Amino acid sequence: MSLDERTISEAIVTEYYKKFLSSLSLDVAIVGGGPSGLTAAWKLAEKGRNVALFERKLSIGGGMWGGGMTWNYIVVQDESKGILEDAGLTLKQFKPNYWTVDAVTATTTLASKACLAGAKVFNCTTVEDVCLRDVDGVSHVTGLVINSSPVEMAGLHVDPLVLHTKYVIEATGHPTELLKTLVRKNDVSLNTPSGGIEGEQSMWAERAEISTMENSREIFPGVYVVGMAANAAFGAYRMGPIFGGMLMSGVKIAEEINERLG
Ligand code: 48F
Repeated sequence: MSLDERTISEAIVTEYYKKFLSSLSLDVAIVGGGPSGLTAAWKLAEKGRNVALFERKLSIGGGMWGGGMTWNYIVVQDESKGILEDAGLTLKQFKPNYWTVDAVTATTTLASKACLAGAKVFNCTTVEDVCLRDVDGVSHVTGLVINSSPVEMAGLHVDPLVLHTKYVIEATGHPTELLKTLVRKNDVSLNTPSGGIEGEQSMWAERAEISTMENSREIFPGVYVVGMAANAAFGAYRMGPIFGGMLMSGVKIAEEINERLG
């Protein structure tokens, strides 16, 4: 069987074009492909939502690949282990309430669940801004401004492209990048005590895991915050390589958005 290089190019361009066009009007746009963003993507796509995930890096998985300090195991607690089991993983009990799983296996499995459920992943794509519109007199985030990551890395002056979405999930982790851009560029207040980003506190795993769930919520009309970004936005602690809160936060927000979408 002969192979024509032009057909290979045509196949890629055609399929990417279709994926891109079908993402111009999304139900949910997720910014960041770490554990919280991936779990939300999986759970939303599973319900048939038009969901796309944008990740700056070439690989999705965020901070999950390297376990703790590159020693690539992660830990989850009793209440969250069911999420990984539903994904098909077998966990090993280390002590009561401490379950371990190989970080690479967990990351690839979560990524695979999101993709196979139908979430459209745009890797190597940086979200650089948002669209803000008045909806019934209230400022809402209604879209994302995206660019190719190599354009950002090379500092090239190239304009972005734009898509619209009913909801955005801010899942950029510690930097809370989307929220920072939102408050820096616009005269708006977040649903936080100061109206701005409170900034994360130092390590306290037990408290941080609880507050991740409390802080995962709508932080601005149209924008939900999940994972470590939720704790950073609301001034809570960090938790290190325990990942239950990340997974449960993604599930919680996917359920809330699913309900709102009806
Ligand atoms: O940091 P990250 O894994 O976020 P998470 O889901 O999980 C946090 C844990 O990994 C760990 C922890 C607790 O266990 O504290 O840190 O909250 O993934 C965030 C992803 O967002 C991408 C970034 O490359 C990373 O993969 N990202 C950040 N800013 C942007 C972005 C942006 N502007 N556009 C696209 N992707």
